[in-house]
Amino acid sequence: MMELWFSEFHSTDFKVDFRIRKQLYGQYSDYQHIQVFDTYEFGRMLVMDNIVMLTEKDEFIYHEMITHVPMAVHSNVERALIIGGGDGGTLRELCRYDDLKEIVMVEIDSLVVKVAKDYFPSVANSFDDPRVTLLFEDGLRYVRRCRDMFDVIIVDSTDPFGPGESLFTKEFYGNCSHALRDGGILVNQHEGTFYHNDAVEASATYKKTSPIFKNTFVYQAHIPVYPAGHWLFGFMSDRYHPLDDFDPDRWNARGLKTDYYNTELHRGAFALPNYVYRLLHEGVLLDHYYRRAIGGTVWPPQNDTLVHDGEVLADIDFSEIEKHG
Ligand code: AG3
Repeated sequence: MMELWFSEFHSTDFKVDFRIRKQLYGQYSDYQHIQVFDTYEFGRMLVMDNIVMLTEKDEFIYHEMITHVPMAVHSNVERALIIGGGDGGTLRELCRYDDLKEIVMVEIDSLVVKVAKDYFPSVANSFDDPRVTLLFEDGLRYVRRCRDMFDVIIVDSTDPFGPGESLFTKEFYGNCSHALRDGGILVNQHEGTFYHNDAVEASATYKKTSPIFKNTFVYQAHIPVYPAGHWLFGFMSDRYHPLDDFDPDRWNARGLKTDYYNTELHRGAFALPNYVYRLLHEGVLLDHYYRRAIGGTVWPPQNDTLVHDGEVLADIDFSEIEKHG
């Protein structure tokens, strides 16, 4: 019998394959191509524009880490905003906090919410919570008109291509900082660091956010279906430090049962591998010291200047990199 596989390219020269039992859904919305597959290994899988957004088997890792880290640091969250997150996973985790009074969710694509409700009932299970206001709108336009409104903002976006692109701009982060109440926390999905294109985006995102907030940190999680199984989240706040202001006893006293997040792991997640640290602080990509031959030429070229959106991220000094080994 013919086998069915779905491939996602993690770089031009590397892909992962999921063996598929069946395609359950496929439709173009006004914004993107949305597909749902029933996979053998990961259960149901949501794919947008050929990029895996979530699977039933590992979505808990992403949604717990994007939600519980800021919620465990802020001492009194009353109002929260989710930008994106149409599948409902982040909303599900936020709704577990009884003291939250109001949650606004701004998702550009109503079809994502519909598909999530139809195919991922264990993820999209909190849209009926009375504290939730769901708006179908562009997140950038929404935050432009918000002032001092939210204690926590979570940006649960796609990659910075297509509909998610505006959620990776300086203008958006600046507007989020105004939309936060005094001392609020902004968390975003911050891309990966291993493959070239993801790493350039992660580096650019850090470079854009760090001048805006007093504290800008990055933390990591092991997410099997995302490129290299390793993904970053950004933590930004003018008041809160993710570790110094973190009170594990307070969070543990809530008695929330989680499958990935715990207060020990919270501390560990902010300890970054050296190559990730170098990427964020010096703009040096792993590809810069693992130079390889592509099509007969060495890539990337010597004296590489890392440019993103016309802005120089780093002028690489290869003699220094060689020294690091
Ligand atoms: N948001 C997408 C994370 C980026 C995945 N990127 C990739 N596979 N190249 C996830 C939405 C879950 N609520």
